[in-house]
Amino acid sequence: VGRTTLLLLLLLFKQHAYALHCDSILTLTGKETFQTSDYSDHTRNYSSDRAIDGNTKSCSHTCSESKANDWWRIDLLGLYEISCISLYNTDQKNIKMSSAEIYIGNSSEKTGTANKRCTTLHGFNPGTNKTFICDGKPILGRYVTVYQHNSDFVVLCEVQIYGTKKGTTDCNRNSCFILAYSKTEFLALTSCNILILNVFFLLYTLGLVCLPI
Ligand SMILES: [Ca+2]
Repeated sequence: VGRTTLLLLLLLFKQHAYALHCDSILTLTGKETFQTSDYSDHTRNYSSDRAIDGNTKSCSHTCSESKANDWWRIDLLGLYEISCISLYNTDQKNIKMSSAEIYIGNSSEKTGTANKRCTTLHGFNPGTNKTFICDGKPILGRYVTVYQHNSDFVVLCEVQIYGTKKGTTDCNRNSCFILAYSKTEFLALTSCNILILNVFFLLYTLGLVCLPI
């Protein structure tokens, strides 16, 4: 009996250890959204920003005329460690989102699929909302992309992102204030073209300086 109890305790501990906390919900107001194209009807344009307007009934909707791969993306305008993403689906039965995938990272190239794959939208059925946890662990990134690998539309009625801010990438100011603490971030930020940051990163990787996070 003692051994069984010990095994159960170990299992419980393991489950607890791997349970991922969703962190805080991010305020997405003012963030920039994009999508391959906007679907329109006689009443409105289903633009990408409708996915972050706070209304779970108003949806963004792509319109792929060439049957290309559609995607929706948000630029968080900073570096975030993203733990969970909640999505609200449309109740239209003909919209198939469950095979789409979420990508997170610092690259806005290659339609976002060059970034790390967070997860597939399995079980994201019409009329439901679901919270997705990235496979394995939180992912660091500036861009979150929802990508269709087939010719289906991307329709998102609301996107909520949970995570922690780890740095900013504002290169428009006189001083480019950056907290880079990984090779991935460093490579993503080289567009700033500030040599001193490269030197600083080198010193940091050598353990000679600390970052005031
Ligand atoms: Ca909405």
